[in-house]
Amino acid sequence: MSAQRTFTIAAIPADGVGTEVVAAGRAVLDALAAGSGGRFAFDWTEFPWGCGYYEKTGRMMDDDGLEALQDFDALYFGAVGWPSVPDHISLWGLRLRICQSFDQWANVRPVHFHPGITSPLRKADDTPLDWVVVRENSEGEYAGLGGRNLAGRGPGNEVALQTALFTEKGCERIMRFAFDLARGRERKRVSSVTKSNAQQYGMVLWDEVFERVAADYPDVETESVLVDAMSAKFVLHPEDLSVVVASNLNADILSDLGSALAGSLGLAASANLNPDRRFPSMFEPVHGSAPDIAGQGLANPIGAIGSAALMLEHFGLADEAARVREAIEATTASGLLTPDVGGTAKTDEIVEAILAHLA
Ligand code: GGG
Repeated sequence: MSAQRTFTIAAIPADGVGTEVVAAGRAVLDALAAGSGGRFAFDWTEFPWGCGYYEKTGRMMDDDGLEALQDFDALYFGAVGWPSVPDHISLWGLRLRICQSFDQWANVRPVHFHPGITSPLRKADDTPLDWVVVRENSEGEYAGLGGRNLAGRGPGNEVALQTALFTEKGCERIMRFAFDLARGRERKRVSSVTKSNAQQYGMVLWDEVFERVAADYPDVETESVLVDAMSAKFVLHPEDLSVVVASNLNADILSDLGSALAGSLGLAASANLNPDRRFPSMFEPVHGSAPDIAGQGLANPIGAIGSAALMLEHFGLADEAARVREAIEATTASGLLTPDVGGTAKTDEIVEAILAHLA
């Protein structure tokens, strides 16, 4: 039977464990398609970009790479970064270039707790913990504005300026996104992360927009919390959290903290969304390329497979996304775990177990 819908996906494994975990996610998606009775299929194109490509060509991706990507239904990314290339070159040359060029302004990073994985946060009463960090993904501290060696001060006196850009429109769209997300959750609450006591321009605008947008969502509880206090809250009162909206840098830091509290960065999934759907959205594990374990079959594939589940939802395949999540949970609950979460299993064994649960 021919497929009713074929989704085109650009795979960009990039660096280190990125190649291992993207292969893992692809295996899961291909198994789902094979078992769909022809309802859907995935048509993959892999791009060889990343630090290895940079070493050969001087570019992290092709000059016309964005044109090559723009018509895909989605992008599936691994991880960027390798010790041979300065991190700011690899990050800006690939991942941030794609996120910003395709206006993927909403980065959704669920903090999810898996059965069978020990977390320092598990409460004695086993209160279920589950929250989502919504990261403003197009501006803020990642606007790329600034410069070095201003006014020709010379060696030993160099000055660097890194400017954060906050626009009213940019703040408003991410906050509306967070409120809409909260409306669909059991706990209808949005926590805004700020630092307006010290950052008296951008963060004050952020707070003002939050207050204004909140007025349109009277059914959603709100709070505004300083980023330092929010870090403590993640550890001490995570049961208060549902949707946490934060600027680019603050959300990046907090979401890493959240996934570490859930057990490991290797578990964390994410979606870089262009909610307007003018450009493709990109799905990737939160973790980086992990050079220390790359190529050894030790990477935790759960963040990448969870990201594939977010991609399925984006395609309108919510039941299939739920099946993938159930298969992940059944696997962790069985005690089959990679070393980052206290086990001895290899990447392939986790994938095999997930595929067996899906069969
Ligand atoms: N899969 C995510 C990834 O590759 N991250 C690399 C990284 O260094 N990210 C830093 C950032 O996005 O701020």
